[in-house]
Amino acid sequence: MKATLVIKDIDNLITMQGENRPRAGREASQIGLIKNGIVAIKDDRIIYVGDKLPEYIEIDESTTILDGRGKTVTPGLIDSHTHLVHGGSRENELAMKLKGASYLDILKAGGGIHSTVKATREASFEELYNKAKKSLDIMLSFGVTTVEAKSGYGISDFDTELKQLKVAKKLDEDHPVDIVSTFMGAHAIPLEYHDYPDSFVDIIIEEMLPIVAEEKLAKFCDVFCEEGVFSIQQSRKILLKAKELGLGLKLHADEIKPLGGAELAAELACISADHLVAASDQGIKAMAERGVIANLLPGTSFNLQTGKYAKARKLVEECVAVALSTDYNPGSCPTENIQLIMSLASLIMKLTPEEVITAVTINGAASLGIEEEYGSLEPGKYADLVIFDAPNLEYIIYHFGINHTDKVIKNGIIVYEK
Ligand code: IZC
Ligand code: ZN
Repeated sequence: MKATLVIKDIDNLITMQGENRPRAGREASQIGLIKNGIVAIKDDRIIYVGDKLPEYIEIDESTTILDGRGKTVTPGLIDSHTHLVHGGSRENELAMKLKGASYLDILKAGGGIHSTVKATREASFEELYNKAKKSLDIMLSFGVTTVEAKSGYGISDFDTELKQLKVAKKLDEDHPVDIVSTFMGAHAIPLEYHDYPDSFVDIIIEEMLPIVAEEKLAKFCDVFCEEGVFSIQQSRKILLKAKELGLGLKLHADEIKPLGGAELAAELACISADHLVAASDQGIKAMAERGVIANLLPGTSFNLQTGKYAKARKLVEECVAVALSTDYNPGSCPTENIQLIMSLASLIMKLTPEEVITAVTINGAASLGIEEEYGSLEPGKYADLVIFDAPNLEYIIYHFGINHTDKVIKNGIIVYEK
């Protein structure tokens, strides 16, 4: 078998080899490290991972050979919670936040998500496409090879919801980074439904979800379950309909107020419950029992200056699988830098470097339901990997705030080089 690309003499090759399932508890520390490692690729797939190239793998002058000395190689990073496609930006909120206004205060006053809704409704398909493409380029430069993208800035304007999902679909086709789409019409109560939120819930259920499912515009449905946004009952109603239509379920759960989002995610066996800053101990236990992945977003706590972070250590101890994402969005986490999130997860939430890399590879893949094909370096899987200009994993996380990426390989092709 002839290799098309080989990376050899890799100082630290992090494979994440093991079962194709979310890794929880002690398993989250097993990263499949190989010293002086070799990865061989044929076309878009991995054909060998180890430390001695077997004879059946041929190399000739057409094989690209990369030198891994001084480098750390990992599976392509997976950013499994973002609000990628949107118009505008909300730096105007900074002054209010510095004076103590909370995220929910700003939303309640008609700003926050509502100002992004206005900007997204006004933006053309091309404008949204170009802006999201720029963000995808940045994400790729940080080593991200798969991104989840939510709608949610059209809300009652369904055409804008569809526009966002179609931009994501087109970018998935055009851009090296893969995009997994999530429908999140239930992102805010539209201002005109302020006094009749249940009517908007009915519109999502009866008019929007069937079309999203029918046109296969999203793999998942997500709801912002939060005080002043969607209640537990409303979230349950929306997600039950989504499930009936064949969509996977996600939930913005217990980000700010402890409403019982973790418990609801467990009840509905959501693939992930995201944020969880205010999740109850009981909710965490219920998630562990149902195998719900905790998708943690420490960049949001950092940017909102709340000083409150999800109890990551507790989640690991209770054997909940942890994923980590940027939550990239214009209001509560305006950064595409997954490496910064990895550092925050370790420095503030006390996850170990091993738990962090697990969270952004195999567990990120599992939270998007793509762990059979992505998230680890194993023969047969897609050849998505990152070569970091870093001598080891700890260095990437410890030496924070910069970009350590040397090269990114997507489907066996070098798509980013420093
Ligand atoms: O635009 O504020 N948390 N939704 C829930 C967001 C953050 C995105 C935003
Ligand atoms: Zn979010």
